[in-house]
Amino acid sequence: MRSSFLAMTGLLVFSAVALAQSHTGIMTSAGWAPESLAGAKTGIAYATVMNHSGKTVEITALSSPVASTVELHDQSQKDGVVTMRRVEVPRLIPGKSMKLKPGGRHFMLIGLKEPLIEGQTFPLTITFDSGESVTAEITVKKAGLQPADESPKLEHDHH
Ligand SMILES: [Cu+2]
Repeated sequence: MRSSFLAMTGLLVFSAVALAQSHTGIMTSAGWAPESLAGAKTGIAYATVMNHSGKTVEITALSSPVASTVELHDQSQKDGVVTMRRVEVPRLIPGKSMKLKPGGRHFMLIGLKEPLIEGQTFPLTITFDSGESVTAEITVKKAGLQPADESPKLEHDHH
């Protein structure tokens, strides 16, 4: 009990210093990405984006220097088949968080320019229709450490 409380406290302190915030209240946590597989041209990244502004905002652009294209995807699983689809108009409702996590919504890094290697960090910038943007710092984690529900064998049906 005590050790898990301490672990949680450490995590909270860590995320508090790692938050990036735009001037009108859209924030993003620091994020993470699993190591990319050898020769892989796509990668995945996760972060939590919070809308503390008073209005709904729409994500209009995603970018990162590690990939030629970044998209927001939803993942679902039915009858053992994993499906991913691009979120066409991602909206963030005021007061809500959009939590990206394995097995669910994620940033898709398409056209990786270099392999994602454990310990490396890279920025991922989210731009909104209001013109503002926030940048999440993404840390690459060892592929074996990712939660069990995230299959590294997952293939994407990208062009
Ligand atoms: Cu995807």
